Amino acid sequence: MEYDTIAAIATPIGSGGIGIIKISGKDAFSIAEAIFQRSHASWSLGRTEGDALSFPLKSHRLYHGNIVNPETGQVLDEVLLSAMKAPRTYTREDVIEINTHSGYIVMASILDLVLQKGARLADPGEFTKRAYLSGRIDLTQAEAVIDIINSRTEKSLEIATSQIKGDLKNRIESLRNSLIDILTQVEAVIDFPEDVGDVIDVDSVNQILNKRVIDELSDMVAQYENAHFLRDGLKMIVVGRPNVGKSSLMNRMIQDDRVIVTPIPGTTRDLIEETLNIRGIPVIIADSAGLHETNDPVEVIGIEKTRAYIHASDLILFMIDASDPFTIEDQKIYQAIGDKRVILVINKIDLVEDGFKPEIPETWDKIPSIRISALYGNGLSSLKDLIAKLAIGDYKLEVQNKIIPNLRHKIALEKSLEFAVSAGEELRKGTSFELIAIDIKDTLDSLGEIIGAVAKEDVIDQIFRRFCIGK
Ligand SMILES: Nc1nc2c(ncn2[C@@H]2O[C@H](COP(=O)(O)OP(=O)(O)OP(=O)(O)O)[C@@H](O)[C@H]2O)c(=O)[nH]1
Ligand SMILES: [Mg+2]
Repeated sequence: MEYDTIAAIATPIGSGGIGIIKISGKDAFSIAEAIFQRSHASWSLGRTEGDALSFPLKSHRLYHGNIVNPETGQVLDEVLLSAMKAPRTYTREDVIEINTHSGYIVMASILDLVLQKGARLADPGEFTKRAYLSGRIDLTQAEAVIDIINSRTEKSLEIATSQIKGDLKNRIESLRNSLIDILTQVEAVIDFPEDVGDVIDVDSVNQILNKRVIDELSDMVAQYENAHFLRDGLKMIVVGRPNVGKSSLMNRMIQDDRVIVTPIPGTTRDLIEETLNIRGIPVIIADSAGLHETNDPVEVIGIEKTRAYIHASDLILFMIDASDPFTIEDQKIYQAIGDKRVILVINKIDLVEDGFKPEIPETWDKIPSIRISALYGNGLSSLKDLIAKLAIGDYKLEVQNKIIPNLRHKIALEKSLEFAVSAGEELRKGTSFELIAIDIKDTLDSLGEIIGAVAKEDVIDQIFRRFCIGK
């Protein structure tokens, strides 16, 4: 399929060493040839100056020269230009990349000239979308591009690079191949019902379905449940009554004076989120307004947000003040946490004697706890160890565990699993091979959604909308 020619600035806007303008599509080369004048050294390679701005650009070459407005003769910038002919390119179309100096005005004027010559401004993610539409990559690989850009720890980068290499795609494709094998046999029975025994070995089909499909699908869903925090980040919130030191801990964790800390109770009124790396795990930490009774309308909203955040969190840091006796308010906050995973953080230990034991309800003794001083930093390292330990649980952070589905994949995997299980039941009953065939086809379709073989326009749009312009 041939699309129009698109262009965009691919690097962040602002002053910097180098900025890149990307052009992709059938007119990329002619546009470049109209506005690019090669430096003298390359002209002298057997050519004479004067009759054209530039002679035809060769594929997979890097050229030095100037971007010149052909109408006015004005030189816009000295650049390096790479020319890449289809199909060995990111989009599988003709691609030009212009390395300019990175200043907003210079890049905007060059982009403007490119657009005047017939290119259209690219939508967010449109270059990668073309890579997908041209079949160079599948949907999981396109998603991995954005995951690589957004990676917050080495582990999340590892997951993303494994996905961009096609590890997830290959696993889905091998599942689909097993299903196609089964479908072929089932359809043979439908066509030649009198030869059931000859065309299908129900036991072996059942075994393949169980071992290669159902077990595999369950395994991938479990992998999401156990490890998705490695790609999406572990959501964690600090709760506790006013003034216990929640914001002080938040600032310590992110090593910044991000949140206001004062001795006045009720200092934090809004919910504040930051991302950090704890022992290789991406963690999204939130400081909260607490959960106390109040009539202040601003605080009321903050407290509502805290409740919602607790609900969505993977781990709660429940903080009490060692220097201040336990109150019913602490108890109420603990109740609000419900059955979430929790760490009891006993803060301000610098104010109490060594070996001090806070008077807390007996039932709290079973909660993993840690003693810290957010003010002086004591216990911070052990707190981080404990967070990592609880986050990981029994999960092994090993190399072979690199395929971790995202939420979209997981939903499709669960759907496939349901269809596959239903096919298995039908198969055991042996009543209707038509129904089995339908279930197998549905399993195949749901898996096809993951890699984009069965493409849904809205899903595709949603994926590429997350990209920035120029990627
Ligand atoms: N001595 C001591 N003081 C602390 C410690 N942690 C916090 N503080 C002090 O306690 C006071 C309250 O700290 P914040 O971090 O603002 O407490 P908060 O829980 O965020 O309070 P609100 O936002 O009002 O709910 C400040 O004066 C801090 O300096 C600690 O470990 N030791
Ligand atoms: Mg605070």
